[in-house]
Amino acid sequence: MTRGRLVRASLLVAASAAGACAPSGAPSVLDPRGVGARRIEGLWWLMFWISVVVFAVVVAFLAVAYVRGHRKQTRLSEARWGGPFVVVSGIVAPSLILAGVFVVSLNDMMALSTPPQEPGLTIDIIGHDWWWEARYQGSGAVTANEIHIPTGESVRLRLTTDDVIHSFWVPQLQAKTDLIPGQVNSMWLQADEAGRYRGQCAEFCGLQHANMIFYVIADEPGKFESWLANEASEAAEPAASGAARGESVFLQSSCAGCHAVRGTEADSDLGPDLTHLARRETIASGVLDNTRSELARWIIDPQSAKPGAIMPPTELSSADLDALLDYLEGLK
Ligand code: HEC
Ligand SMILES: [Cu+2]
Repeated sequence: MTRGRLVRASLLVAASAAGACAPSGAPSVLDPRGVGARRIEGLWWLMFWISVVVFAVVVAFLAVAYVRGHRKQTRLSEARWGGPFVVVSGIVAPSLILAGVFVVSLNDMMALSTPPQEPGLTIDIIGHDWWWEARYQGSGAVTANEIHIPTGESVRLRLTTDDVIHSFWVPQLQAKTDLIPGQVNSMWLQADEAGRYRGQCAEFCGLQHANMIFYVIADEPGKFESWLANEASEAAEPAASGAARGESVFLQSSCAGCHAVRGTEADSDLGPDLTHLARRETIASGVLDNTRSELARWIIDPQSAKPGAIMPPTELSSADLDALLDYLEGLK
């Protein structure tokens, strides 16, 4: 590599590292949007700057050693301050620094375990291979993968899993918490301002782990209340004859064996609750946009979008598929 190319390559690496710190809109820990994440950011920067100082000191010693090494060679046992220097810089200083960081992070962990306000709302979050179920306590609202919360309030989450270990992580709002079989874990969320915050399963859980995406959507309290009231209500009656035919396709084919649409006979919880499917922006845990064509693709061949997903392909005549899509798009 020529010198010029080396310099350019290093600049590129430095620039992308800097960019990785806080690309706009990315779910970065360094772009916190809630009290919990702000604490974690503080700890991150503290540890970063401590590392910078330690690194600079080590490099400075290396430079001194390099320069002096050319002049004369001294054995450690012969050096006057050799022994104490090794003890202080190799044992005492690192122990003090690590103990200090440990105390600070314990303090942050304690603060992160208690919500700043007493939560008024509790949501049960149930992890499934490979999607997230959200049940709002007290209201009967059930949804999947898009978890609405009110802004400026602490919300409690009760985390359980239907199968293996998953981990609930919304980097811009809070630390991650595992969902462990046979155990109920709890955490809280609080968002400062309205927005859509990307979350990700953070514990390897099988083939589609990377596609176990979700969104926490923070709405102003008034907007949240109306979302919740709608979400808690039963499904709308099909508005037109096409949609009514779609409803019977849904109830008579395999769909009703795995999904619930509240207000109909379909009440299975093997797959996401579809009562208000049309209100979601994405389907299949953030993998597809909730449009008519993506919905059709998902129903006919879920495996092409999400290989391994626990939903089988369905064969339908094009008239039945059209009617089914009309029905699903009416589930507002
Ligand atoms: C064997 C059970 C099963 C059957 C049968 C089934 N599904 Fe599913 N469905 C699932 C599971 C599990 C998921 C979640 C997959 C994922 O995201 O990994 C899902 C996801 C979906 C989604 C996306 C929901 C969301 O919010 O992400 C839609 C829409 C859907 N199914 C519609 C249907 C329709 C329509 C039928 C009938 C033609 C059907 N399903 C049949 C299990 C099933
Ligand atoms: Cu996972």
